[in-house]
Order: sequence, then structure tokens, then C-alpha cells
Amino acid sequence: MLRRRAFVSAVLASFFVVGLLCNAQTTPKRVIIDTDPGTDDALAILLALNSPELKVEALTVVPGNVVAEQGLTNALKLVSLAGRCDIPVAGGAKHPLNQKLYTAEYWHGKNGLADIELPASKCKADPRFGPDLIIEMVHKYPHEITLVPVGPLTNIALAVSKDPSIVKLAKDIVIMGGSISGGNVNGAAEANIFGDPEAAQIVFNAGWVVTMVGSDVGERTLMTRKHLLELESGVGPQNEVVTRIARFYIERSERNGWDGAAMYDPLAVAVVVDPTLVTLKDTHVDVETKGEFTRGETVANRMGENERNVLHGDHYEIEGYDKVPLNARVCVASDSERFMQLFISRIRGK
Ligand SMILES: [Ca+2]
Repeated sequence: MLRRRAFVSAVLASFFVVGLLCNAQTTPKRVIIDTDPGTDDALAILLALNSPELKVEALTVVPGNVVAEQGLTNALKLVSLAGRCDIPVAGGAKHPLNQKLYTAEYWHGKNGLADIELPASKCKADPRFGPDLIIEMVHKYPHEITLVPVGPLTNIALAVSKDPSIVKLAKDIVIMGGSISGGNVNGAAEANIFGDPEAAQIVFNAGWVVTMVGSDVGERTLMTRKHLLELESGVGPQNEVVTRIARFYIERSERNGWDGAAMYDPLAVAVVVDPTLVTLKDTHVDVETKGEFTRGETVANRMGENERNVLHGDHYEIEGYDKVPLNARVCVASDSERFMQLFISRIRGK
């Protein structure tokens, strides 16, 4: 009888474990996307809204590709296009922490959305301040929210500075930004980090481990004319907008000598959907805030330690090495074609 009872208990326990595993696979991840929309932001937002693995809890808007007001207008039009006025969309900072704003209409069109006039939004802006909304959501769902900043890190820096407890309460943070092999603004800096280096240094050293999807990997994850043809064969309002943005972005990229459009922001969203799409490397990242040629560079310490140099008379000698803490998982490679097929499959026909 005892043995039978033990057997029944074991069977019930195994059902419970299987149930937990299934639940873990099917429960969507709660995400907040902090965005400066932006053509590739638009592609990233629509990818997120059409991915059952994610539950988008809010969009917060940061100035970057366009000024803050234009970004908020664009974000509201995008959630309206997807029929998702239930998602709070909140404005945030109006300018970077410590420098003037740099915008990128050159790449994104005058309105930031490839100069496509989307229908007026049926959704209304949430009155809360973006960084406060982030703090509120992280406390509402402790250890469940993944932050996905795909613009300059101003709003995230404001949030962690106001309430450092969110660092331990957030589940994860996956950013699009930085590069460990040269920038896309200049030789050193990637645009989102260049847009607010002081904010980025705060975010990297806040005490969490930042998953960094940088421009170098984004530039090896291209949407080409072959992918555009696949999108063009689909129908639906979101499909049509994505196709028009994609065409603009690919043509703009080709004029600058690229073979296709770098899928910067959509790749960061996809890493939350399916982490197996990329290869990550543990590092320590600091952000250069002073360098004459390197302001905004993400400096990755791939050894995990620094030389300890001690002054002996008129010169320094190495006396050992000091460990630096792990604060970043840097994306070093992507499965580009598998990512593009995921992207197309989520948008096509929508
Ligand atoms: Ca962006």
C-alpha cells in the first residue's frame, strides 16, 4: 500500500513538473519596449506585437532617431495600426542627460517612418512619464519584466537613478546599442550609445547583466530584396506598412553601399523571442564618455580582468590582475536567415 501510494505520488509529481515546464514554454514574457521610432523601431514593435512569446506591457518613447514628440506620434500610430490601444504608450525624456540631441531623419525619413503617412492613431498617449511607468510596471510584475530599450538609454538611466531597486526586480534587459568592433556613427560609436553616453554608462553599471545586441551584429543581419519580395507577396495592413518601410530602408541602405537593411532593433526583440538566434559572450562593458575620438564607444573587456599597475620609483610595474565584474552579455553572431524567416512569418498576412 505504501509502495502504491509512493508510486501515485511520483506520478502526480511528474505531472506537476511537466505542467510547470509546459507553462514555462507557453507563458508569454512581459516586455517593455523603450523606443525612438524610427523605421527599424517600427519593424521591431510590429514583430513584438505579433509574437505570441511576448506580452508587450508598454511602449515608452525616447528622443533619438526623431525628436520626442514625433516619436510619441509614431509609436501611437503603430499600436493603432496593430489594433492594440490597450497597450500604454508614454512619452519620456525630451533630451539626453548631458548633451544635445542628435536625430537621424537622413536614415528614417522626415517623419521617422519612411515618410509614409499612417492613419491618425485611435490610441491616446498615457499621461504617465515613461521612466515612472517603467518603475511602476517592474514593481507590479516583480522578476517578470524584460526591458527592451532600442533607442538611446536616457529613459532607462532616469528610471534606475530614481529607483535603483528595479535593477534586481527586472527579469532581464536586452538592448540594441553599442558595438565591440567599431561604430556606425564614426569609427568608435554606435548611434544609440552616441545619443546619450552618460545614460548608457549608468545603465551598464547599474548592477544587472545587460544583453547587448550591437550594431556590428545588426549589420550582419540584413533584410535584402529577396526578403522584400517575400513580404510583398503578403497582404494585410501591417504587412503593407512593413513592406513600404522595408523598401524605403533597403533603398536608403543601398544608396549608402549596403547589400540590405541592417535589422538592428528587430534583432533585439527577436533575441527575447528566441535567444538561440544569437551567440552571446560574457564581458564587462564600459562606455567611453570623454574620448576625443571615442565618446560613446562601448569598451568591452573580454579578458574579465585589468592589469594592476603599481608605481615603483619612476615607472609602473604589473603586480597582478584585478577581476572586473560581468555586466554584459554581448551578442557576437546571429543566425541571420533564421531570424529573417521568423520576422517574415510573423508579419506576413497581418
Ligand atoms: Ca531605435
